[in-house]
Amino acid sequence: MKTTALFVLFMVFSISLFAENGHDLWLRSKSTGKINVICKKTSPTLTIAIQELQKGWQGKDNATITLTLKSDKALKKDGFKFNKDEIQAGTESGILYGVYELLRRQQTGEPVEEKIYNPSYEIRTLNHWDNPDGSIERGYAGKSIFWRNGDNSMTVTDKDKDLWQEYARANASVGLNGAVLNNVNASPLMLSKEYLERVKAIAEVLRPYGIKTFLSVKFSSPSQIGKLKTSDPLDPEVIKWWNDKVKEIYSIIPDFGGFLVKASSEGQPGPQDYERSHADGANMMADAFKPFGGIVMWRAFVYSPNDKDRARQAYTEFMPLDGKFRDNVIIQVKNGPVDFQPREPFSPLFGAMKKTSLMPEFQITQEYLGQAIHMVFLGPMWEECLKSDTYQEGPGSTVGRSTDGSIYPQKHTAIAGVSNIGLDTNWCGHQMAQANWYAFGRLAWNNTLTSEKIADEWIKLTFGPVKPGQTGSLGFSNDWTEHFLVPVKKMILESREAAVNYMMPLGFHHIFSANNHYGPGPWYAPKGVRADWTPPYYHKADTLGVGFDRTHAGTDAVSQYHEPLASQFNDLKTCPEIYLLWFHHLPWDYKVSSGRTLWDEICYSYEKGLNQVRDFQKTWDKVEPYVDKERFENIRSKLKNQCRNAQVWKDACTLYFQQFSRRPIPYDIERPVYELNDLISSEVKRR
Ligand code: BDP
Repeated sequence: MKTTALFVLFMVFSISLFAENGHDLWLRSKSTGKINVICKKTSPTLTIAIQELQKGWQGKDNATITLTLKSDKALKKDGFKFNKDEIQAGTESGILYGVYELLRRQQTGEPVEEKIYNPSYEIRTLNHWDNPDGSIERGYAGKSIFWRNGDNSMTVTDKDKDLWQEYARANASVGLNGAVLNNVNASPLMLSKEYLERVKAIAEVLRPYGIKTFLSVKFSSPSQIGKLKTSDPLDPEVIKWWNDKVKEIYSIIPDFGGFLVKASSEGQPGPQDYERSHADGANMMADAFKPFGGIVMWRAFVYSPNDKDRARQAYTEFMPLDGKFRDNVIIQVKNGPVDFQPREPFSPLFGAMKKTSLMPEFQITQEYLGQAIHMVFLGPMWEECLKSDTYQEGPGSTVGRSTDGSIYPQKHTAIAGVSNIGLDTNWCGHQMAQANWYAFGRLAWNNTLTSEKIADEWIKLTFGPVKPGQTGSLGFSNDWTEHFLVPVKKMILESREAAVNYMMPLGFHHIFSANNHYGPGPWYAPKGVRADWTPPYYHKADTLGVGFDRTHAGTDAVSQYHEPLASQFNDLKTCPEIYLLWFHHLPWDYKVSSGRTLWDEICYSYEKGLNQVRDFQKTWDKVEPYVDKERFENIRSKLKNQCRNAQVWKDACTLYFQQFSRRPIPYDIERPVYELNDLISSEVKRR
């Protein structure tokens, strides 16, 4: 081998193949030179800002940067401005976000434009579905970083604090400023003195990073822990109980953010238990927060077992309440009308309510997208939602604009993501799932970013060549760009569509196996289980056809959308094919745009999804020289699993639906490798 080739090989190996376990997330970079920081004020937040600049500086050696706290009419609360050699902001957290933005730009090679940077949303929050015993509902990355079981469960250790600090830093680095510390299916315990003391300890660590703490609360807390006879929101004693509780919380955590409430939903208690409305419940709590500036995030995730169309219900229940909520209530709405599915049209509540603040809720933890086993980058899914046009005030009224205050004034604006982190060393279970945490933060800051840009940044920061412990960011060579960045970005960006293809193409939804929501279970419908918790309710397959008729002739869910969407979704000729079986029940031989029958198209879609995952495996194997061993193997092994699972999805769904379509699986498609009965019985066993 020539000396130059050997040298290049040596460089490649010495640069990027040190052991990495993923714990450093996208914050691996080290400074390459000295930076002088001028800052007139001192405070914990500003100290962090200065230290971050010193730790991560990659600009000119010995440069000087001034941090200036000065408001400007054009600056929003957390916004900042880059002037020449200066970061200006009206708040300390604004300075911190400016520092992270500057460092990111240096690390990714993006120019630092001298202009104002404002966040899209005022409150950018993670929702942790963490329980007091340390388990996490729909968590796939180990136990809670906040709560644990056992005798010393309330003792705050240095290890706890270190981890909370790393967590806070990661969030602040992408602009997140809120954390709901416990599950929406809330335990009333959370409001007890003991737990509030631990919240206080957490809040102290998060505070310098600009992050406020919030809690999920159980609506029946007054009767459960307050020993009152009722939790009726109009009862004077109940009102007093919440007022006192909120006051107590602020005496312990003076910058407390507020409550998140899941009420009258999936068996959770709520105002409807007392024949009161959601507005009665939310306003009662909002009034308690008024003197302290806190807010109530009230979830619109409600549906009853008897309705013929679950997708219609949040709208039906909340629309009549438009204008009835206090201005410190924000209605938290899941991106789709059903439930965090691989693909849904946006929830028709976006763009419908005009006198109520609405906030989007995304799910970062991949409950319905392969959990911590499948590589699915969710940026494209959230981008699809945020950029969907609601037509609220004519064309261009995107979900993003209709929630960030651009279209109509909202006292508060917010966005939430259900977190995917736990005690796993790499935080997210799957190295690639870190991209979803990152992407959520970036979109919460700027809801017009493209997922392509976010993926590009994340890959550079997470896998870019950096040698720890030494100064020296090595930049991005053409070789690295061509052989790592480009193929990996392509793979990541395709991954969500691949998941839709091998799980639920063409508008299929909720055909999961029961409860665990991981594998396929289109057959699952035992007697006694409520219909809307079984897949046949959603796919409605029979020998004549398949799909959910939500047209005017069906449940008329289409009418919940503004025109021209209502007509577009209603009409087969204009309904986007990605939503075909969401809005229509169609015969198996219906001709789709490819010229194939619906049945054939379904089969080809599953096949395509599986092949996409096989290609991901090839792509990943090829980049081995550019990734450290630990992360390479973690991802390689996950991809194998994903591929086996995609095969299960394909075989399960094609063989199951074939019983109704009574048509052959097109002959140029790979034959199934599993027996349907085996898949059904193994799924039953797993449950
Ligand atoms: C469903 C989850 C369930 C959550 C619920 C919610 O399966 O665990 O409690 O959403 O968002 O998708 O409240």
